[in-house]
Amino acid sequence: MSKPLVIALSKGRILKETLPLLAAAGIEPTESLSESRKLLFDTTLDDVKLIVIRATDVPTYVQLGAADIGVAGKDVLLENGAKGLYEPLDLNISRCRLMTAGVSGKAPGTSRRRVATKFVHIAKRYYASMGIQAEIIKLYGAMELAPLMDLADEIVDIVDTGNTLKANGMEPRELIADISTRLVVNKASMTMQHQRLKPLIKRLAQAVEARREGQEESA
Ligand code: PRT
Ligand code: MG
Repeated sequence: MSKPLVIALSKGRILKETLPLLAAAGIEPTESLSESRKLLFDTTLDDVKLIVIRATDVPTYVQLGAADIGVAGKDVLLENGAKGLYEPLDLNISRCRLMTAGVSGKAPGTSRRRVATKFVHIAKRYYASMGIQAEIIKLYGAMELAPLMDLADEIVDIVDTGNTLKANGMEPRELIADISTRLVVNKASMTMQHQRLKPLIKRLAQAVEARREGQEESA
């Protein structure tokens, strides 16, 4: 048998929304992902395997060809640079916004801005494009705390409902990008495995469309 196709999934909140789309496209893990400590899973299709990894590692696996396909947030792809990847499909799940935010009612000063974020590349590009001098401070989590503790004047973070910002006395400021989860494909795989990938991407696109129609009906 030929080498199996490997799909790299982001663990965490994206995973829960990805699995129903994969199932609708005919790909289901043969055992429960959440109840297992395994990281590599067989599926109902003999020639498709799943790996479940940190979201930030997904572009790396796909770029280097250790996975043929990946599922990752656009935020992760923008931060990574996503060189050597095709992005053929917007899965339209885990939608959110990448924004700047600061302490409510406290306008940013005119001097060099201190910005705390885990998205350092995105933040550097954004402030440079706006012509704002910024000192980027890398954090790994709880960005909302940084302005409260006067570690930073502003943060760059993901906003969905805005409740997390509000609960910490902060408000959203500028929109950097609308974010959703994307399907990415290794460039060599897209050429070499085209016969297998094309129908799979098509079934996923149909699953995305069916989900969208279902949401419109229930709205
Ligand atoms: O845990 P780990 O460090 O591995 O990664 P992670 O925490 O980034 O992963 P996870 O499971 O949270 O999933 C992150 C991915 O989901 C992101 O890459 C986005 O593409 C997508 N996503 C969608 C979100 C949100 N919505 C979201 N609301 N990721 C994070 N949040 C967090 C945000 O960081 C903030 O703390 O939720 C908070 C804001 O939510 P609201 O509703 O209070 O505004
Ligand atoms: Mg998390």
